[in-house]
Amino acid sequence: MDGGHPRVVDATPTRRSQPRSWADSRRPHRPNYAEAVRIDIVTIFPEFFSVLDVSLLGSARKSGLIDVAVHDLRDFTHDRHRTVDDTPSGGGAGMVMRPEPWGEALDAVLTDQSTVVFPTPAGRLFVQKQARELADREHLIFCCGRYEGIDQRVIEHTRTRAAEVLELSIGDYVLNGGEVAAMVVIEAVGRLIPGVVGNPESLVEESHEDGLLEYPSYTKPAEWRGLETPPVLLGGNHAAIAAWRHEQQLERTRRVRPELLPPA
Ligand code: 6GU
Repeated sequence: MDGGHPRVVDATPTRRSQPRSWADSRRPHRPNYAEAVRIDIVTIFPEFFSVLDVSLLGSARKSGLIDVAVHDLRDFTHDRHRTVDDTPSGGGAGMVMRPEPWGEALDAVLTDQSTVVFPTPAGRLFVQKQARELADREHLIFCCGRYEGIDQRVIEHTRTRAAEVLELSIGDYVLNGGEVAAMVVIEAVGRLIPGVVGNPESLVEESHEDGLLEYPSYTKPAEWRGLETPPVLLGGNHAAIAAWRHEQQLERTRRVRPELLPPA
C-alpha cells in the first residue's frame, strides 16, 4: 500500500522545511510527535465519516498516528425531536442551526489548545499552505453545519475559548453541508502528519507544494497503444529529467492555472 517504503514513526521532526512564521509560532503546535493528532468531528451525519476507516487515514488511525472521534450533534439536544435547526432571525429562506446544541457539543470537546474549523462556503479558501499549518496542530475540531449555516454567535463564542478558529471554504461552489468539505480538509491535512504517508519524499514533488502543478507521470511499458513515454525519462540522465519535469510544471501551470504564477 505504501510502496514498501519504511514507515516514519519516530519523533524526529523532519517535516518542517521552513521556519514557522511568527503568527504560526504563537499557536499551539506539536513540539514532539509522540502523541496522536486528535480530531473531533461534530455533525448530524456521523455516517459520512465512515470513509476515515479506509486507505491511508484508516491505517494512520489503526497505527495510532491520528485519533478521530465523531460526535452526533443531536446527542446534545434535549427535546423529543432532537431539533438542531430553526427559522432565520430577520426572515428568509431555509433554516439555521440553533446555537444551544453546538454550545454543548463544543463544551464536550473544546480546550484552550484546540483549533476549531467551521467549513462554510463563506469562509477563506483552504489551500495547501493552510493544510501544512493544520498538520502541526495537536487538536482539530470540525464543526459541520447544514442548512443555511450555524448561528454566527457559535463561531464568535468559540473564538473566545479556542486557540484558533477558522472558517474555511474548499472552493467556489456550494455543497449541502460541511461534511464533505471537512473530509477534504482532513485528508489534505492527515497525509501531511509525519508517518501517515510512508515515503515522505513523495510529499515534496506534488502539485501545489512548490506553487506549481505537478509534472506528468509515466510508467512501463515504454510504448502503449501507439503512445510513447517521453524519451528523456528513459535515458537515465537525471539532470535532464529534472529540467524536463520543471519545464513541464511551468508549461502546465501556464496553460491550466496561470493565476498561480507570479505576475510577469
Ligand atoms: Cl466548507 N461548505 C459548504 N456547505 N459548501 C461549500 C464549502 C463548504 N466549500 C465550498 N462549498
